[in-house]
Amino acid sequence: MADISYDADKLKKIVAERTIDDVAKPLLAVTLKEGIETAWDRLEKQQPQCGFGELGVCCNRCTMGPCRIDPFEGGPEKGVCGAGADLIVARNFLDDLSTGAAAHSDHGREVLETLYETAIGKAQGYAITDVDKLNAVAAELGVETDKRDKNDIAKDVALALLEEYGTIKNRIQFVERAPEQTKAIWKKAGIYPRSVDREIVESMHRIHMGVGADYANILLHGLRTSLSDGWGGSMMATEASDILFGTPDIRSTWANLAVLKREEVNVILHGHNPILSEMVVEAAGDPAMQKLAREKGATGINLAGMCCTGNELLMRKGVPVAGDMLNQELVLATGAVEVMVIDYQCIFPSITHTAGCFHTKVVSTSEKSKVPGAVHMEFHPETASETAKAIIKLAIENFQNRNPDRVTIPGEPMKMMAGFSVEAVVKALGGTPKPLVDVIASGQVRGAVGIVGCNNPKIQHDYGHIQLARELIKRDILVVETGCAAIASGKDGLLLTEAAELAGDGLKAVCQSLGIPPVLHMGSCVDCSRILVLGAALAKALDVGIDQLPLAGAAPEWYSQKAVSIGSYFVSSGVFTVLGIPPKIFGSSSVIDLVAKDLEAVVGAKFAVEPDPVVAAQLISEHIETKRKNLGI
Ligand code: BF8
Repeated sequence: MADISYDADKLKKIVAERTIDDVAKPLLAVTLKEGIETAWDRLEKQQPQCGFGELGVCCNRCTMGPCRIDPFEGGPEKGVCGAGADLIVARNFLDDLSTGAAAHSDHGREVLETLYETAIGKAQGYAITDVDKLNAVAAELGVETDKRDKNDIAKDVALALLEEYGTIKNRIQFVERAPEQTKAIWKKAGIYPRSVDREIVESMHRIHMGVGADYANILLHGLRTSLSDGWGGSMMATEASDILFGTPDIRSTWANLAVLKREEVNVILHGHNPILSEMVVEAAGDPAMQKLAREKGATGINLAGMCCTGNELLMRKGVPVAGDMLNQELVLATGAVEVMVIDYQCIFPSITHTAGCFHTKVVSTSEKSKVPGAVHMEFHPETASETAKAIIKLAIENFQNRNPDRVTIPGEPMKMMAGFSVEAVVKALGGTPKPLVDVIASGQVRGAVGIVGCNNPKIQHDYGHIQLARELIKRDILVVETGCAAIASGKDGLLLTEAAELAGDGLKAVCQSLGIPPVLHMGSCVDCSRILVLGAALAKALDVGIDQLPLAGAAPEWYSQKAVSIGSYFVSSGVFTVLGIPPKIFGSSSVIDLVAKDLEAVVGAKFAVEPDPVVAAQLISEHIETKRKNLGI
């Protein structure tokens, strides 16, 4: 950390190039002036990035390599094993996709294990919160509910869902939620998912040297693996979290870095899995903890979420969200964070280095996700309450180490609405999806688009999300969001009913009559499964496959392997999906032809890549109009 002098204009220019998040800008300026390294700085230091890697034509799978294919004439066309560009690109893509599917699904497994331990009375502080959802899921799984205690039902539900990970029945129950027409497409294409673990393990097998040599066959297995995530592991994470912590309902909360409070002990909950953070919320409300905080000179304890743990908490508890993925270093630059609690995924490995520039302690809680420099307080369901209280206590005790002269909390928090689970949407519509189907059929709303995914310093922070959402609602297209896309919209004010003014006349009238924003926050990234369920409900109402609906998906700022899996299960489910960041496949024209053209004949949808969100909105709008025409609406 060093003081670096920037001329004011230059500083302003760099900050403006990096983000459109106005509250984040002064903090980005702090990092630049004080020499606190961020992802943007690291991206600059990486220039030029490896061209082979960008094209996906480098292979580092075995010790005959590393190999790379020359995209131009004259260089090597095959790796030592004989793999050409098509195969290397396809194997790398499947590797990324399966990593993402594994991340979602492993998270789902941990929630199910907690559900099981809760049911058998071993988890400390947890309870079955949504009995209606428990009973509905039990009915789907064939678990008896009549005159049974909720914990007995929950035990059988948890075991039945855990069994789906390695089932030998070659069928995942939640996949049956898809419309018959969509399932018929999967069966015909040979991509009906068989079990969660099996597809991921088989991916690892297929990319071993000397197994799959046919790029198309490898990519088809990728689609099957992605379906086992979207309709399997992710959907199980969502449903089990709803059973344990409650199915989200529409509520108001606050977003951006100004949710931090100068006079209070600030605790940031960062990562993805709600099982510990829910307990931290309980612990922070404990009168003994509040008293301790006051004794230490604070006026209270302030919790704020970050990334998808933030989404989980705001959806169910209305906990304010400090920001999305690229806000994680900037929140530390406020100098006002006593503890950042991390579980896993999307946490920069350098986060403890950033925290070390201030008094902030990073507390890691997962055995899977240890970070050098963090205080490790391992989470286990049996001791969850105790761990949560110990974390809050650590934060309170660290309050006195804060240097008030280094605190920067700029701007004001933005109000936002969240909690749009499928159940909440249907409730807002009067108990059935029919009113939504009707306004789509009449053309008042042209269609719906799921904007999902991350931030990526390669694109101006939040610009891709916000610009695309604004362009779509202007065209009377309803937007549903998850992940960092939803947080970006929250910070921008698009999750307010007043944002209906930015929509076209048709969508505006619908939003005003229902009292909803034109952009709906549906949750965390595993909650993209809620978007699938909503799509299935619309398709069933019209008796068509999902691929026939006027729907689309978009990931304008994606970076993560999880986003590769999400994009792939959107496309496999029949949803045209536009990526704002090019995937690492441009070294193979065959792979590009397959994913951007030929897939349409296989699953009824394809990918497109369009970095300009205004052009992406036009592409999506044209796609939606074509689907409407084909449906005769
Ligand atoms: O799972 S959107 S940066 S936080 S990967 Fe990560 Fe991407 Fe954000 Fe949530 Ni999803």
